[in-house]
Amino acid sequence: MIEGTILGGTNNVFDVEESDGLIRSCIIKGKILKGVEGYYNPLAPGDRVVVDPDELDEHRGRIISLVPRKNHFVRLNQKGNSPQLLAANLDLLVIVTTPDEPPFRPRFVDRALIQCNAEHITPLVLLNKSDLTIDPDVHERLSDWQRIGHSVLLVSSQTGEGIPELENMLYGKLSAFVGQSGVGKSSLINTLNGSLNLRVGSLSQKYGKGAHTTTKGMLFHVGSNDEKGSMDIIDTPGVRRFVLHDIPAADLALYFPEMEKIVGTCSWGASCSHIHEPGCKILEAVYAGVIHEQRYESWLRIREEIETGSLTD
Ligand SMILES: Nc1nc2c(ncn2[C@@H]2O[C@H](COP(=O)(O)OP(=O)(O)OP(=O)(O)O)[C@@H](O)[C@H]2O)c(=O)[nH]1
Ligand SMILES: [Mg+2]
Ligand SMILES: [Zn+2]
Repeated sequence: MIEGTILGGTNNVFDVEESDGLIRSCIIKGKILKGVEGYYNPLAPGDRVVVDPDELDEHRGRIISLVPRKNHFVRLNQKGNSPQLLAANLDLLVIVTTPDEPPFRPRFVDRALIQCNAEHITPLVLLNKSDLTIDPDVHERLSDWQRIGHSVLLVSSQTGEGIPELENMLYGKLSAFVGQSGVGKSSLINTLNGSLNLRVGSLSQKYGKGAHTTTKGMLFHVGSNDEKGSMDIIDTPGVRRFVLHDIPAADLALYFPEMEKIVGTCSWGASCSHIHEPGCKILEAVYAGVIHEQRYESWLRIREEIETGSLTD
């Protein structure tokens, strides 16, 4: 038996890489892998698995078991109505966004941040396409994420701005790039390693939306350096939104760092809905600017989504 890392694959056949770099095409032994029941897909890039090698073909094998995950990043697959794994065992989740083309979507970032918090994954908010005009509203949200304790970086895969700083944050880690289609996840990976040549797509002229160019998640060894270690990145297909599925509405505020500290102190205690009650410390904090109005708005909307199961933006 040997252990390896999932680089990518479909639901049936996965590429598993061993420590010496050998890649085997593997199927799962039996129909179901223990520990992954109920998921849309059983394995994701970054997963560690135990493989039974094929004696006759060194490029084939069978996956016997899953090594327990350090963490995993999931989104709800609405068609399958089950959680879909995007990546596993991450050191960093890079939430890629843009000032425009496609339009800036702060609520997307807020949802991804909540998911990171719930899974204990360190996030990085990355604004790509810094060569485009950046609206003051965008700057304001970026500084607010920074204010509440998140790392924020502005880069352009086109001009190279911020790329050395980004590299510094990625070396020695396994990261995943997530974001809407067209924000430039694959372009950024190409900028970090000129020989990968990942497919990139153009935006629709009419709607300014991405074309869903990347269709499968895949782990790439993007760089390595004697001093800094290796830079491994999982490119993921663009997602329109993250639907939170494993966080009870009543607990949502605990995943907002700037709300978490205050949430228990309202005059009405735990029964406060933080919407209209007198003596609500959350509302007071919103008026005082300790909680950004738009973060409060995010919290309201996301809570409603969880409660009603229907989606807002
Ligand atoms: N202006 C500008 N355009 C960029 C930049 N980075 C990428 N683009 C463009 O954005 C478009 C989409 O890039 P992709 O790398 O395919 O985006 P993606 O996030 O991988 O998209 P999906 O694979 O569909 O999820 C392409 O036309 C790129 O040329 C940038 O820094 N500035
Ligand atoms: Mg892509
Ligand atoms: Zn309250």
